[in-house]
Amino acid sequence: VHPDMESERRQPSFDVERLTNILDGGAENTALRRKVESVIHSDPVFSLKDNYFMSQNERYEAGVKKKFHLHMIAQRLGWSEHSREFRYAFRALTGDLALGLHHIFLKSLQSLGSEEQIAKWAPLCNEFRIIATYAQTELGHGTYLQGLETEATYDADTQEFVMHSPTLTATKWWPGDLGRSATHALVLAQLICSGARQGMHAFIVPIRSLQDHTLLPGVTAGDIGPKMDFEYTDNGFLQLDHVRIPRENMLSRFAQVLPDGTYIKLGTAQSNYLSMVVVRVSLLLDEINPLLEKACIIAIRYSVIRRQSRLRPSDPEAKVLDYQTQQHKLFPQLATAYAFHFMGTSLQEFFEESYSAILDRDFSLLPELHALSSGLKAMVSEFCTQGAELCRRACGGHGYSKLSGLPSLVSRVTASCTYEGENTVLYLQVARFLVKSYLQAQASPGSTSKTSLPQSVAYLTAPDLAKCPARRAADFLHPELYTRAWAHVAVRLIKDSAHHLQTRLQSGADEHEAWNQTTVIHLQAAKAHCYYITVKGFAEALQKLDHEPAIQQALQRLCDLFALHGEISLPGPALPHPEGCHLVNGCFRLHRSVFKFSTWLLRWKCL
Ligand code: FAD
Ligand code: HXD
Repeated sequence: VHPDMESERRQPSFDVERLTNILDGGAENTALRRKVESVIHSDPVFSLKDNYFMSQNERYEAGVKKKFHLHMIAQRLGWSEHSREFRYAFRALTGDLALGLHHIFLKSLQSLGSEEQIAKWAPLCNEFRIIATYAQTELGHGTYLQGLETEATYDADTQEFVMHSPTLTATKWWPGDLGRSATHALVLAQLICSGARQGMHAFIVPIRSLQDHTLLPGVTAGDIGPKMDFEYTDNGFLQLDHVRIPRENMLSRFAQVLPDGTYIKLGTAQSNYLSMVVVRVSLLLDEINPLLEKACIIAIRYSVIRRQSRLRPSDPEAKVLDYQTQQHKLFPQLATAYAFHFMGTSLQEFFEESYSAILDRDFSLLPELHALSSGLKAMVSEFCTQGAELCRRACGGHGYSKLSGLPSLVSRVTASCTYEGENTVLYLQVARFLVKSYLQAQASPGSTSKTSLPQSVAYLTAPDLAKCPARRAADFLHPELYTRAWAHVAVRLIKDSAHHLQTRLQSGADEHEAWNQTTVIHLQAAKAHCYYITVKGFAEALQKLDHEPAIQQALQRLCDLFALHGEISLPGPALPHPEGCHLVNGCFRLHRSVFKFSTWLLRWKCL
């Protein structure tokens, strides 16, 4: 170990192993993770040595090889598909594996398929007797799913669906594993039965022969070509020319087509979007935040061993981490990665609570789960992308070399702002949920409204949020206070956005035009809401660490930094603020950093 690294690690203020156990969810998980990591890192097939010297084709072939090698190891060691071991292996490999969409297919099958369909297809998937993908996006439409053009027309005479791409823009475009690997695609298409259009449904369509892997009749497919990253995945295109599939291949947990063509709806209009909710929650924890975590580790370690310039002319060259500006770049990113870790854990708990009810067709929690998973996916991917790029730049010239690992972390995390729902679009869906909740709270003020509002927006009815109880700058270093401050910011923005919308409506704009004219402020409201949820999640996780006071204290510094560093600009003139309330010198070094109190704090009424 480098002596500078060693000196930084000497005498930590807390037990590092115990913090590791907390992050892993228990000492036994830490032990398991390390065991899995040693299996992965000691295996030459998983070596990253040549990674950045390979062509796109070589990366893809290496990605497939690693995938099957991992599968064989898993079989030998008894790791099941949903096991922790698998998650740890995926993480240790930085996800540099092909056939990721195969698992997204499986998750979609498990959320949209009937029990019989799951029993039929899941084993085929698990044993890789088929390779599957999730084909939703088309050349013409990604966001607007009602605009998808691929058709699934039911033919009652043969009890088959006729899958067809009627236009060039109906070509499926982007699905991972589709270009070269997949034998089956879960195709999202407009269902037409008995002459009526019933909206988007999911169909399992065989596309390549299981004997010789050639494309089946009526199928045109291939690779979409070079991309910013994801070279190990064959993102592809697909056109279907009147391809026939049996009636049983429509996933039917939430809707069925009877043999005579009668359509039976068992869910809501949104039920077929459930698989996206499931995938968003899992990617947030297993794919997106880990990319920022890794970028932080690389950049902070580098800043400890990199010496450049002198703090004083007589001193030896300083570690770049000793420069305040370097801390100002890196520590907020570290705080963000921790914040998302703890928020992710509470999102996972809410997900588990609501998902089984939704599968049993109780949809009462679906709107809230949709809003939370959309907003938090947008926030996590946006912050992780900005944060990873900051980490990259904090490593100077070496950060531009692919060998630092940072360029590929950045280009990979950037994709998460687009896939599984483009971020702006996701935030705007959260905004609709917020406006609806706000109007609901207004319509029934008093004690009952609080209980009927979904729990994540119950704060819309909290009393006296506008009064800031802080008297001194140091008062801001209390989770209760800044959680309240964020609630205030969010409520104020939500209220503003709802009022802007209503003003437009009252002045005669139609509802769609009024919505579009106010979306910039709706976006701000949604962002503030997500920030509040994250701060609250982090602060609540800290409360549970009373038995570990040293760790609790260290993490609270990160929580303080995350909460007080956040920047959301509020509309309207700044309110007067007392001396000293806008800047606090925190002690954090990880203890020396400057808290940047953002504009919103200046505008919070301090008594
Ligand atoms: P658009 O919707 O055209 O977005 C373009 C711009 O328009 C954005 O700025 C957006 O904010 C704006 N915009 C669009 N609609 C609105 C609106 N209503 N209000 C305000 N602004 C709006 N798809 C699959 O089906 N399967 C896959 O496996 C898959 N993998 C992918 C992997 C990667 C690496 C990437 C990058 C994409 C993948 N996709 C996949 C596609 C992805 O899901 C879509 O790209 C995504 O949903 C965005 O849709 P779009 O590309 O049509 O963007
Ligand atoms: C890891 C895969 C298992 C990482 C990225 C996968 C991209 C997912 C895209 C997808 O689920 C569908 C979509 O519509 O964007």
